[in-house]
Amino acid sequence: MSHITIATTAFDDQKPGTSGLRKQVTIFQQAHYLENFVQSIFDSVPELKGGTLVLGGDGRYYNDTAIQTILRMAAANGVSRVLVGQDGLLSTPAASAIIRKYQASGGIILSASHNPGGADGDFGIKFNGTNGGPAVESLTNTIHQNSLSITDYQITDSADIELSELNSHQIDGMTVEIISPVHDYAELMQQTFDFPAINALFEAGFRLRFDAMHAITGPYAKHILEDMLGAPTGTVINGTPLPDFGKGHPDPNLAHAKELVAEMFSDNAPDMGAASDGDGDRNMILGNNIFVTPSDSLAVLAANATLIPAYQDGLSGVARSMPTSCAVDRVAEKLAIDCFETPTGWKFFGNLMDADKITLCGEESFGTGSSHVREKDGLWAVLYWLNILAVKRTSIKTILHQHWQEFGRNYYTRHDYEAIDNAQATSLMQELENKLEKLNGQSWNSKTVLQADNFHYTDPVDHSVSTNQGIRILFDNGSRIIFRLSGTGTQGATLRVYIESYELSPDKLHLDTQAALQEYIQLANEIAEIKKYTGMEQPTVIT
Ligand code: G16
Repeated sequence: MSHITIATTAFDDQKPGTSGLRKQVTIFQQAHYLENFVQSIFDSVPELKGGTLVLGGDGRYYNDTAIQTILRMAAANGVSRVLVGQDGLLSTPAASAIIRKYQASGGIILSASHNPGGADGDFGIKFNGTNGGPAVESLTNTIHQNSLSITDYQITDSADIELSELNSHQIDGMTVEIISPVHDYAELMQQTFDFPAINALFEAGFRLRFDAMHAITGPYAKHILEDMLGAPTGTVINGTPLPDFGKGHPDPNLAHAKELVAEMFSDNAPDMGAASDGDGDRNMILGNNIFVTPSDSLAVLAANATLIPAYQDGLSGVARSMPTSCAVDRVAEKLAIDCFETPTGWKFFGNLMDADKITLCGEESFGTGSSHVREKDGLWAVLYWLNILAVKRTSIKTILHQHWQEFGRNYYTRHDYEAIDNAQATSLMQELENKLEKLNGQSWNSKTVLQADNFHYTDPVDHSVSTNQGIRILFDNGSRIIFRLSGTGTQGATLRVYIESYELSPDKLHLDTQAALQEYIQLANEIAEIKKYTGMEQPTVIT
């Protein structure tokens, strides 16, 4: 067995997006493509030499091939120990927990999150740092720069490692420990929540349906919900991770978790429904015949934090991404804690958590989390809701309605226009930018634009500046229209339009969301001339 240096030529498309490098599988299958990016990570993170690396993925197609390549490259790049999930599996939040627990120098997570899998689907790779969180922008920029100038990479010619047994192996002086993907994470959940109270809730007949969407959370959910907490067998559906996610789209939202949504809006609906995505960091929460928007979920979790053992002393602060609704801001105001507004991307929360400026954070894109790890965490959010329900012993609908009664309701929707032409998408955003000055102060039906800008963020901890983070149109009545291009798609461009209005009067708290926002939806279409640039009459997905 020996180290080999392989000559390569750089690819010009290895710039990480909102969350790592995501491309179609066929792109990753090009000769040297994966290796170039992995070598660029090793070259950008010198601490990995002699350090511990955590490695695993969501089990999608190409996961197993990539893991073996990365193990060989880790050995050749001088990594001392790799902790790899059994069968190459690790959910994103579990990887974050394991990096932190074992004080690893970092982790490589293989996933394209909620994007479809299979040979004709997507694959992805991201690096998480020693705090367990996604690489910050300065590091992803360095990785990208290295990928542009790479001329060779290091690898061993060792044989594949058998990953199905919890065992230890050596590759050229590097130790490979195959660990349970579930154990450490389950222990952390047990330390965070009141498991006996949740167990009593299930014993009292509480009905949960958890849709793992044939993705990574299945084994975690079965072990924690069914084995540890006593939920009946069958509570978890689609619980076996499959390389193509059963040909589904593992995105826990109203459009893609169809089976679950149908059951939750039926006459015999369970008390609670939940789903998580490809790599287990996203969540969707439903009650009997009610959908909880991710923005509302974050607000409810924040408002009820002291019911949870880990947060019983209160929250240091909260944060949300800019396009996420302002529902949590109102809770923060009442609790007299800070509320930070960050750009889209979980990586922006890490510094705030490390500096203990926030305990909880969340995003409209079905992500909620806390400082227990440095990633969003799907199953954690489900357990949080279960813990609240175990204490309150009332329905999700009642909790939500009482929340709106107390704080008012932020009606909220996101309209996505997917796979549009890149040039058209850029023109649409450019044209919006050109209109900003004119929009400031403009009025429609007695609503006046207070501020129209392109959002930028100065990190309060390291003072780094991120510009061009989305066009905001903020009205004087608290309503907002936001436009940005997705950083996670792999085909063409995706325009996201986020629309929000705030309602406090008790007789207007229970309207249909799309109807309540109709006026703003129309305005957004007019201002951005969406039809003209996309050629589409309707969004492809509404969440
Ligand atoms: C990733 C990021 C999130 C972001 C989401 C959507 O989630 O981690 O912070 O909100 O993408 O990003 P975009 O609007 O740019 O597509 P995930 O679950 O895909 O890793």
